Amino acid sequence: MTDRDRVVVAGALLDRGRLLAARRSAPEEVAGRWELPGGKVEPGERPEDALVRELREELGVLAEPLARIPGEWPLKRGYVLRVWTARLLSGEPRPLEDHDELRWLGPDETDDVDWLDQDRPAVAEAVRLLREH
Ligand code: 9L3
Ligand code: MG
Repeated sequence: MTDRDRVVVAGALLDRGRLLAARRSAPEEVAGRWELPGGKVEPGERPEDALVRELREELGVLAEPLARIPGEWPLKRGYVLRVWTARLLSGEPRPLEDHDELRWLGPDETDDVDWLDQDRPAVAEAVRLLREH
């Protein structure tokens, strides 16, 4: 990543052996594709704080970031995607913002949805972690 890159954080939210997938409703070029929920880090914000904020805003839950999934993946125009595993502390996720459907996927179901290309390596790693537990 260069100094000019901005960071998008996303959460591989794990609960009871399943991974949360969220279907984007906007913008048009990614609507209908599935992602790990998250969003842009604001200037001066710590990435883990941004992740907690985004998961609260988008899903209405309190989540705790656990560990960074190694790697980062380029997005459009100067953004990079960084992903953390996260644990659900309270609330049941609901699609409050930018998503129109959520699904909890077991390790054998994660190929059932059409993930955004940029999310696929982190999803693969999250699935590997799910299978270990
Ligand atoms: N993006 C890709 N994968 C993700 C997330 C959360 C975001 N897991 C891409 C989609 C958008 C951009 O990053 O083009 C900014 O995300 P958002 O703020 O619209 O969620
Ligand atoms: Mg978002």
